[in-house]
Amino acid sequence: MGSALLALALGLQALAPVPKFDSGRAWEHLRQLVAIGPRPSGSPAIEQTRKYIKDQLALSGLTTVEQSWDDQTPLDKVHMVNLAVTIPGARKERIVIAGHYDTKLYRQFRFVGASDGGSSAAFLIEIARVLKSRKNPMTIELLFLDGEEARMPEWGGNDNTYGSRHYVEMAKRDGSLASLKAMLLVDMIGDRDLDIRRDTNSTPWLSNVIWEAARRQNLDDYFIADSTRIEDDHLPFLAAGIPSVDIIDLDYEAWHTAKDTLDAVSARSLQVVGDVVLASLPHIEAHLSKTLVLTGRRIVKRQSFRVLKAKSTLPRRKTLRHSMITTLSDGGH
Ligand code: 1BN
Ligand code: ZN
Repeated sequence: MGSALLALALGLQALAPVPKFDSGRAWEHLRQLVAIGPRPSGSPAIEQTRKYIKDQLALSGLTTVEQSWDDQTPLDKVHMVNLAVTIPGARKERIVIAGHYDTKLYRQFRFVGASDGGSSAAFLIEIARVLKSRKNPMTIELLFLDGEEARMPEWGGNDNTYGSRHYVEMAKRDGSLASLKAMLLVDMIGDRDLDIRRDTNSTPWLSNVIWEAARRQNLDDYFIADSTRIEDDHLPFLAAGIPSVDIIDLDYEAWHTAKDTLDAVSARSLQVVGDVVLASLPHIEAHLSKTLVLTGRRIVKRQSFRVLKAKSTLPRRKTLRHSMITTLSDGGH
């Protein structure tokens, strides 16, 4: 393509409207995931699930990075894999939107996790397509977590949230945690009778932004005012100081039963959560950009330079103190 043609194509792309979250597409992903059958960590079926997710992301022009490790559970050693997709934004600081794609291991019945494991994975595939076409002020990372479910029948101790704990540990180790500014978790968002309560473990300002976005869209029948306390994949992020929120409907009759099938979920519920998350994003970015402007090193330097140039008679100490104040105000969590 000639350079003029390329510029025109890029210009037209910039003018193109951002696609909306399409629950028809999300539903089709959910159907395909459920059709794979039970998808517990370490199973051939979860390997097949990863292939489906990666293939679908590739169709949206996105490259998946695998983070794999072997984890010791109370039952056995399990090969686990998180999948991550990065959609670069204007800034390198990033927001993670996460969900789990494993299903709980049950031997006594067939558990396909339509809402529990299926809805989050289907949602992430579809929102990836939407966000790929958006001009993102911050980088967005979509994170498909493995090993959310306890390997033993009961949820307890460290026998759960293997994927999120591993991700945070690695991000601390390789330094990438520093650029992670917020985490949104979706879990069990398919319930056809959707009612999402505020989780009191979640970061209040993030919950506020999301529930306000739901209110503005008249979706407060689904994002309700009640609250509850949830342990989930957001806890390792919160423990690491990352503002995080869990968007979860645990008031689900079919939870951890053979009835968590396509009959118990609806495309409408996926649409509600897609609309609310997309409407929240600009507000989350605005909130974060305020703290980033105050704390960002590049900007602090530029401000100092401007002060020096404009008021060259000022003592140097003043500029330094200004930088110190802005740096010390790093309290974004
Ligand atoms: C969510 C879906 N969870 C497991 N499957 C986390 C959880 C476990 C939430 C126990 C509440 C109680
Ligand atoms: Zn579960």
